[in-house]
Amino acid sequence: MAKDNMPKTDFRDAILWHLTYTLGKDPDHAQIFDWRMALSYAVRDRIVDRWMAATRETYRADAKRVYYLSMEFLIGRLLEDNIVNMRLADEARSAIESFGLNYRSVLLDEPDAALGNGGLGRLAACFMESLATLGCPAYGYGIRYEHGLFRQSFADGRQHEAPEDWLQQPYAWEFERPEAAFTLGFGGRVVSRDGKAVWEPENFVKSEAFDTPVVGWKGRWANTLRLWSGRAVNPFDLERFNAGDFAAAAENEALARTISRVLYPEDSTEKGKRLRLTQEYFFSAASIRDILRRFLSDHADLRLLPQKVAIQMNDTHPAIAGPELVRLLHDEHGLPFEEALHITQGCVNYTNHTLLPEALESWGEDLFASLLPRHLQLIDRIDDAHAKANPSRKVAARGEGRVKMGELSFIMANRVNGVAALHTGLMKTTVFKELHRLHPERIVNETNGVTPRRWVHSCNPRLSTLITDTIGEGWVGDLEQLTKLEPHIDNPDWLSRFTEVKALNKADLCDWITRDHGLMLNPQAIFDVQIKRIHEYKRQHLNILEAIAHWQEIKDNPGAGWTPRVKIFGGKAAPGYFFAKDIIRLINDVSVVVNADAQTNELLQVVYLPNYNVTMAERLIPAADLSEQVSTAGKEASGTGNMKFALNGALTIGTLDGANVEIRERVGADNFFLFGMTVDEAEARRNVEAHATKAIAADPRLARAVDAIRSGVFSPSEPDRYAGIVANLTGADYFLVASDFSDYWRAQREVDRAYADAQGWARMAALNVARSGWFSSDRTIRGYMADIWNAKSLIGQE
Ligand code: 26Y
Repeated sequence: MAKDNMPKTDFRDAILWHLTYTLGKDPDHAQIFDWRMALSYAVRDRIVDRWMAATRETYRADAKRVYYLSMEFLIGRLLEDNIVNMRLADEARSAIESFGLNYRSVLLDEPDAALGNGGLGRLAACFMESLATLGCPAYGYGIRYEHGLFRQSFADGRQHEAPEDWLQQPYAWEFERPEAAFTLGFGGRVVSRDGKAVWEPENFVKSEAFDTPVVGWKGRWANTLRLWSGRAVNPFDLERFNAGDFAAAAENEALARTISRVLYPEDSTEKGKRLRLTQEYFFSAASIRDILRRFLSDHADLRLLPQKVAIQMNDTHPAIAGPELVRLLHDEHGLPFEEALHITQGCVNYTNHTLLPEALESWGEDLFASLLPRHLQLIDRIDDAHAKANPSRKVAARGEGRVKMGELSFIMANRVNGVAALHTGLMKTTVFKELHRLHPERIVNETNGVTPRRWVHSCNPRLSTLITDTIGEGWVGDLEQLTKLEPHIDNPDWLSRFTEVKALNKADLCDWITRDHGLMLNPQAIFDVQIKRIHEYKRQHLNILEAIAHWQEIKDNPGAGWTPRVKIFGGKAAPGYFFAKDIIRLINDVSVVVNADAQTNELLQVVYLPNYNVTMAERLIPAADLSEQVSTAGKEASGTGNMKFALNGALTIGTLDGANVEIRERVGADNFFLFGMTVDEAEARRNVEAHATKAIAADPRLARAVDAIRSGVFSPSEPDRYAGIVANLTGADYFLVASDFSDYWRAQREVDRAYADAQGWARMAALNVARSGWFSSDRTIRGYMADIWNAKSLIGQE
């Protein structure tokens, strides 16, 4: 690599320099914010040289570049990640402490970048880190939302949403690139000129780029995350201003900025739908233009595009990128349509993250035509070409008055992938059955993973130290080395150190919950954690029903030798998803009653922590004993929280769903609490008449728990508050909560018994750590590089 341009200043001096000259603060008067920013800039400086070297190396090698297009990047905090990857942890800590500050507090001052809803967005963030760690030349493309995922609070147990404002403060990691802007058209009409279709858009918006470097483990490579922000083409109307209409003078700018104003938590309103499609086109079109511009800066022949460019669409949200690339190649660069399509199909790939029909995007033709009239025409031609090549085909991107983004993505893609083996299999037999028949080579599996830098090394320093003391440091960059722990597990001294780590992590969590939430928890109890978006298919209501039944049974039989338990919940519901909001309220109502019960509260506590986010996950996962992964079989595409828990020594109670299946295969069936129906059994059960009522009638514990909810035990001032939940549980119960309850109860009691044997439990937990190395996102990205992108690493093995 080329030489660094950084002056060889001492790291402590660099912080002081930035405090003084970048922030303009006298050290005597600096606040924690100033110190955190100064530290961030000092770290960023060191990253920049690596970043530029990586870019130069990519140009020099004329390497194939990977472009990861995602509506969401759920990054969380970056300061610690960057410090750790740049190997600056010791220097940073001692510098910060020498200024009389607490190092942790400085790190915690950074707001989470919450530019995502859940798993899909967090996966994109883990992938960016692994791409850099592996030295794969890559760019992430997304939207620089001014407001990330809403802030959640509870009032009377109900979820309230407030805007999140991470950009109120300057963001230390980004570089604004006013020169890298594109003007994008929307709406208007398509006219014919000299026999050629010409799109005449009605409105124009500018996309402005903001770049954040993403550095990999040991700082050997850095890639770019480029986020687009909406700007007006003519931001300010001086004539209107001079005429006294001050608000109207800035209207253009306000409208353009609306595009990148908020992250979508749902899509339930008509107006919202239009904005969502606008956002999708906005960032896809800007990214495609940027990709073409970079390619053309050193290649002349567009036919080489598939050799130099791999585009990954993270779900269907960027699906319009395909037709947009066809449009640019055909309409603007003059390639014949078939060739433009062929080139595009050689570049584009699609990852599917869900089989739930309501989450598969489709757009009404009228809406689509009013925003993207030329793209609608091109989609028809894409369908025609597909029909011509596959005369027996029965599916199309356009049909029943809608544009179906899943079908479109599949037809446009070179490779289509699922995110866990079970999910990929179901893609082939359900939603994409027909397209899979036509293109049997197209669907591949790439089981998800998580970055071990953030999800073990940084978030669990005690476990990290123990592992490194035991097997050396190589595991951080090569997680499968964790298997080297196995021989140590039968050494009682080692196992007691392992147990000590968990105990201290639990004590830390208790301190934080007491300090921030005013609750005292029993640290001896099983810490049983369910953290994820609230959704019926994820079945938080199964968990809380079991808690109710457990509470009732403890009251019946207080001296039965119960294993104490703390049930911890975290997660947000989409603001318009009323059933999910009822589940939140029910959990909160149950927690009030159960925690106040002096007869049981030594044995059972229920805690719902508000505003779950990446930072909270980093606190909870290292302290968890039990990981709740209880979705209805066939509904959770993969899950990635499940992997984080296993890697941090929590045991899973879970169904045969998503990546649970692969986790269980690897950690061993004896070290996993399995319950519930399989995909096939669930499918069959739904066809059994009155399956829910039958299940309730067959299990008195379940019947009593449902009755308690129905009769207002947890909502005495409003007994029918949960009539909706009760009606669902005793009626359609599509997600089979009632039918899986008895087996869940059985598995939970097995957990109780297993936990009572402290040694046995520690052994199982340690085996989970030792055998979960395969779930590194480094392994996942290697899979994408080999099977999907045909991309090469530009750094050698260490
Ligand atoms: C259409 C729209 C509003 C929308 C927005 C976000 C639809 C879906 C999503 C997010 C989906 C998501 O997060 N899916 C999760 O992806 C993870 C990564 O692959 C999986 O582990 C997880 O099972 C899946 O639910």
